[in-house]
Amino acid sequence: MNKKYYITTPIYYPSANFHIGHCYTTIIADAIARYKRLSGYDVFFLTGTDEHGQKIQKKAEESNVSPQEYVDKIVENAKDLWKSLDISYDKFIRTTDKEHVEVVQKIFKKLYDQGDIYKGEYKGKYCTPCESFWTETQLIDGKCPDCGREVNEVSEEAYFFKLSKYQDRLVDYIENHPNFIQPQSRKNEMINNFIKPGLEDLCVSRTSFNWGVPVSFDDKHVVYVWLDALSNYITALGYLTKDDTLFKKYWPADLHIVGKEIVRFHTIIWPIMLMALGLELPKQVYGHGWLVINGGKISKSLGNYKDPRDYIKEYGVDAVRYFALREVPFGNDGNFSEDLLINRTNSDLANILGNLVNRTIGMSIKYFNGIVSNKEEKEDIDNDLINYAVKLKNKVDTNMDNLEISVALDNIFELFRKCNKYIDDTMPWVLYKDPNNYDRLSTILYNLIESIRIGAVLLQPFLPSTANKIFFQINTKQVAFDTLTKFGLYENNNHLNNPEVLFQRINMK
Ligand code: ME8
Repeated sequence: MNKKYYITTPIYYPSANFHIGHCYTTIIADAIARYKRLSGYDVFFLTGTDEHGQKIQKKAEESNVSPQEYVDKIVENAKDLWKSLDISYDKFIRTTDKEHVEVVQKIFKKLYDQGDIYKGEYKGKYCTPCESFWTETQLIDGKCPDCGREVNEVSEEAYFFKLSKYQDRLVDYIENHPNFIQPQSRKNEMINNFIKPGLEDLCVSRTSFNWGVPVSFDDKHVVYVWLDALSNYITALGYLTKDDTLFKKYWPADLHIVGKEIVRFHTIIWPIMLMALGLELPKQVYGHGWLVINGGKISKSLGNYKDPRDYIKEYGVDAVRYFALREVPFGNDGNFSEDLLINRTNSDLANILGNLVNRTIGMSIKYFNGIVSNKEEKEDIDNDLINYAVKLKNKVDTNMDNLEISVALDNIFELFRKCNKYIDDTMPWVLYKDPNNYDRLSTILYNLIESIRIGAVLLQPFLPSTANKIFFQINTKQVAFDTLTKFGLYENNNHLNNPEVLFQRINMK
């Protein structure tokens, strides 16, 4: 039986104004999910929308529609964006789904019945845009430490979740499972800044608005939106329902990929909820950095971005995917601008990859009418290229396991760079002048096409549509990952299709 792999993105607040930063988590998760599928894992890839809470209720009021109408309309925007980015999710969960709401109610009741949730009174600060409670000492200059906006004083009857009871168990768990929080810097931040100073019990219900999951036994309360949202990772699998087959099969999650600002929720509240429910903890929470513009936030109010679909229309989906996967070492913050996107597309996709495929097919058609034949023994210069090509899969595997995604992609592009150099060194156009060289020339072109095939097979998870275009142009059916360990599986004496430009060079604006 195949090994299972369960990967999630955060569930997004529904929005009409997604920007390239929002696409970041999901493109990365998609590449990992596709990589695992091609490696033979039975993958479940979850994404969705986080639709409750005060922020959504306010937006609906501003638009004069009910919150449900508001989210129903806008959720399509997320689905459309993921479609345009070729996101291969297995399930899209909405926190307004009936099955989710019922299970959140059951979870809340279970925690209450066993004494982990109790009733009290909440007095403190609340940041509505972040849906976060803060204590006075956590504020910076009296403002929300995450987003710098005003916080409100709230004072209401509320239910509390006994985080404090689980503090020592959580610290033990994190220390004994070094991969649980990654990268390491985020783990240190969580332990030193949040957990060790002491966890306070968390307010987990609100009464001052009603757009949320009602507490089943006290319906003037709605469940705190983060408790509701985090539960999606298990409600999506049918936890506490009649049919919990998926839950039994896929839980615990192998990887929750989240932005760095929400690592706190995923490595404190979420594991404590799971401990209280007697469930296993996810194997890893990875907190990635942000895409920023000129070092600052991508912001609707600053008007410094376009809809990601505009970039896709202009430069192609794989240019956008490639930028997100390649430009920034995974884990760090990185700058985004249209110029940087154009530079990356020109330097790697057009100059290295596009040019290689185009000129190799062009030469094969010109010299041998597009027939690719492996004729001669290999020479030293061939073996250098071949050795790199057959070892590439292992290298990429290791980097993908360590979530060094940008390095993994660079490993693949190193093969394409080596191919370009191999063309410059072997000079097929010189060999073509003398018919005595034709067998050698044919073998050189075979080596190039086979290397392009190997690179394209590995590119599938990252640039799915480009990989398919290459397979069509070189006319191969050898596209599975298990064709990667041997050089020479490209169909001998095969006929190429006509080359088509994969990436046009773009003029800088
Ligand atoms: O946080 N660069 O949803 P969300 C990189 N609903 N990533 C960015 C980014 C940027 N500039 N801007 C946003 C939520 N993101 C909650 C999650 S999960 C149980 C609930 C990422 O719509 C952000 O870090 O605000 C997060 O991973 C994702 O977009 C969704 O953010």
